[in-house]
Amino acid sequence: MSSVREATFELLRAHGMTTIFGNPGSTELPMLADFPDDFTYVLGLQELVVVGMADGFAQATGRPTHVNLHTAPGVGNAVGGIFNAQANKSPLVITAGQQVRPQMEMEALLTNRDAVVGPQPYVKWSHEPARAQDVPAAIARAIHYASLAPRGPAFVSIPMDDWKQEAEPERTAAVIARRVSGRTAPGEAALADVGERLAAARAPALVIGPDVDAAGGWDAAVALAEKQRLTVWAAPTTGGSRIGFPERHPQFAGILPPAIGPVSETLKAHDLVLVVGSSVFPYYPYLPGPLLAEGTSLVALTSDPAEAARAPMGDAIVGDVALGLARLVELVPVAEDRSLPEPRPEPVEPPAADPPDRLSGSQAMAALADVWPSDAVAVVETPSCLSSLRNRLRLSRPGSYYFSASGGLGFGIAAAVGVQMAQPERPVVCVLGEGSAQYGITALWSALAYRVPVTFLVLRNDEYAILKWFGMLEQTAGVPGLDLPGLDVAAVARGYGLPAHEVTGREELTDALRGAIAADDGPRLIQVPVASGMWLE
Ligand SMILES: Cc1ncc(C[n+]2csc(CCOP(=O)(O)OP(=O)(O)O)c2C)c(N)n1
Repeated sequence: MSSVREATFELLRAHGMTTIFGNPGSTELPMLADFPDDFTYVLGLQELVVVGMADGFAQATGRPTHVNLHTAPGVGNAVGGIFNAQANKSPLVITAGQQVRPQMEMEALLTNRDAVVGPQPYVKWSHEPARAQDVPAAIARAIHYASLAPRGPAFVSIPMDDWKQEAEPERTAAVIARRVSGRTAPGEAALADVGERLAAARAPALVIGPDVDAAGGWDAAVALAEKQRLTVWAAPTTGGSRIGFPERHPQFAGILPPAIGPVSETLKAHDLVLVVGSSVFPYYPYLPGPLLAEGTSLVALTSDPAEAARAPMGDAIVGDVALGLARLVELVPVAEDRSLPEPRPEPVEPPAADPPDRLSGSQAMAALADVWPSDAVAVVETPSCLSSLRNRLRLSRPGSYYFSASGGLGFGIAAAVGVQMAQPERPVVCVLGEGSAQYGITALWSALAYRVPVTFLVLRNDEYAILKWFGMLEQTAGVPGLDLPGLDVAAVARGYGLPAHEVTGREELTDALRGAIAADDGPRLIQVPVASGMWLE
C-alpha cells in the first residue's frame, strides 16, 4: 500500500516533473519528508521568486512545472508572480500546504481560509480536494489544466495531514496512467479562408506574438512569410514576452508600437494583417486613434479563446498557432510580385550621453551587442533600455528572449535562474534596471546556491526612468517616489555571496561582460551606471 505522498511523487515522476521550486513552511514538511533522491528541490527565499524561477523553467522547457508554496501568506506573496505566469501562459502546477483537516473548521493558526479564492482570478483552476485520497487526482487535474491551451497556472491546496493517508491503489494507478493532449488544429475552412485572403491581398503583413515561439512555430512563420512575401512585425514589446521570428530576416520590419493610434498608423500600408500568437493588442499607454486605418483588415490566429473573444476588432481563429501556420504554408500559393519592406537600418554607434560622465543606455546596450554570443538567451527587465536592447541584439534563434507579458516586475531576475537551469548549454544574460532588480533580489541567492551561471547586468540610473517618461506622457508633474539614489545592487549581490562589481567605461563593460558570460561555475553580476532617461535607439 502506498501513501498519498508516495502516490503523488509517482504521479509527478510519470509526468517528468522531478524539479520542485518551493519555499517551505511547517505546513509543507509532511509532503517534503523523505524527499526522493530522483527529485530536485530548488529553494527560493521568497514566494514571488519561487514562482518566477518556475515560470522561466516552465517556459524554457515547455513542460508543466511544480511550485510548492507555504499556506496563505506564501500564496499571498506569490500572487504577483502568478499574475505574471498567467500572462506568460506558463504551465505551472502550484500546490500549497494547509492546516490539518481536524483544525480547519476552527481556523487554527495557518489555516488558509477560502484557500481556493486566494490565487484567483489568475489561475485556470483552483481546488482543495474533499478527501486525502483525492490529492493525486487533484494534482493530475492541475497538470492537465496547466498544460492545455491556453497554458497557465493551476492551484491545489492540500491539508498537511493528507500526505500520510493511504492512497486508493486502483484509482491512483488509473490517474497516474492517464495522458491528456490538446494541440488542436484550427478549423480547415477558416484557415482556407485566411489563405485566400492572404493570396488576394495587395500588401499583407504578419504580426508575430509570443505564442509562436512557445508553440514551436518559428520555422513555419518564416516559411509562410517567405512564400507569401509578407512584411513581418513583432507584437508590441509590452506583451511581446517572447520573440518568434528572426529579427535580422530581410522581411522583418520592426516592432509594433504599443498604443492604439500608433499601431494603426504603423500598419496603415497593409490591407490585411495576420496576427499570430498575440493578443490584439497588448496596448499601453492609452493613445487613442482608429483601431485600424481605413482599408486595413485584421485576422488573428490564437490558441487562447479569451484573446480571440476580447479583441476589439478583426476576425479571430482559435487553434494551435504552430499547426495553423504550418497548414497555412501548405494552403497559400507562392506570391511572386509583392514588394518587400525597406531593409531595417542597422543600429548605428550611439552618441555619448550628455554630460558624458556615464554611458548612455544605448551605449551599454551596444556593448552588450558587441559581446553577444549567437546562442545566448536574454531575460529582460530593463524598462528604459528595452527598446534599445531589442534594436541592438536583433535575436534570431528560437527560445532566445523572455520578458514578462504582464509588466509585473520581479519576473526577470528570478526567471533568468529558471531559464538557465532549463538550458544549461546556452549562456543566459539577464538585463535589469536597478529598480526592477529589487522585486526578486533574493533570486541571487538561489542562483549562487545552485551554481546557475547567469550573467546579471544591472543598469543603474538612480531613478524609475520609465515612470518619469510616462509622467511626461500623462502630464503628471510633481509625482513623489521616482528617484532611487544610492542603490548599489553590486554591493547587495556581494552580500548574497556573488562575484559582483561596478564598471563605468564602455571597454570595461565589454571586458566584464565577456568574462562573466564565459564563466560557467556560477552567477556573476555586473553593474554599470547609466545616464538618466529613456533609450530607444
Ligand atoms: C510589481 C510592480 N510594481 C511596480 C511596477 C511599476 N513600475 C514599472 S516600471 C518601474 C520602474 C523600474 O525601475 P528600473 O528597473 O530602475 O527601470 P528604469 O525605468 O529606470 O529603466 C516601476 C516601479 C510594476 N511594473 N510592477
